[in-house]
Amino acid sequence: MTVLYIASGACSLAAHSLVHELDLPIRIESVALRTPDSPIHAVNPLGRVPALQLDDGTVLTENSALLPYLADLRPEAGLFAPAGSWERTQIQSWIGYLTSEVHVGGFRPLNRPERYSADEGAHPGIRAQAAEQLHQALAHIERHLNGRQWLVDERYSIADAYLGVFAGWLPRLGERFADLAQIARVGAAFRARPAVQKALAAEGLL
Ligand SMILES: N[C@@H](CCC(=O)N[C@@H](CS)C(=O)NCC(=O)O)C(=O)O
Repeated sequence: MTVLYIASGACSLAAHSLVHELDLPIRIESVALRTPDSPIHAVNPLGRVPALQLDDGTVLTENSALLPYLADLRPEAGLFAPAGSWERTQIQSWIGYLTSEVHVGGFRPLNRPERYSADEGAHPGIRAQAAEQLHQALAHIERHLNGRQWLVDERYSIADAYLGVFAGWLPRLGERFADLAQIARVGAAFRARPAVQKALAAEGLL
């Protein structure tokens, strides 16, 4: 059976929500992160989630590949778009932006400054700079969402699911991020979806 490896509260929540959204026959396996004996290391040598292990043992990693892969298993649900369509290209563009500018460009140095400098004294500065970069990256999304319900073509897509996860991480970052009302709105709409509620409950987050 296909297995999706996730960690509670991690970016894997987007893929996890799709399993429920699309009613896919995929088993969810929750693992610990940054723990040497976690089973994730046998699946993904980088020790990261999400990771999808197919029936034949093949492993697919990276949100940017995994979210489209899962959505394409049930194209009739309309969470992605047909190959060759402009809509599909736009959804891919937002997924690329969220992966690179928001997750790795912003959240990673903010949450893991030790990956950027072994000098602990440098960490507050790395965090402060990362918070600024993250805010700038999100402000671009905020402007795009002004007057729009969702990221692409006025319907919920895998790009919104991915954004919804990051939106859920913002409240703990405090006042600096409280001005991002459109992103908060998309985050609340994501969280209200029955499939997301199921995933959150399974991750022990309700
Ligand atoms: N580029 C990867 C990043 C995945 C990633 O960094 N996942 C985090 C959880 S949000 C993780 O597994 N962190 C554990 C670690 O880096 O050791 C993707 O987009 O799928």
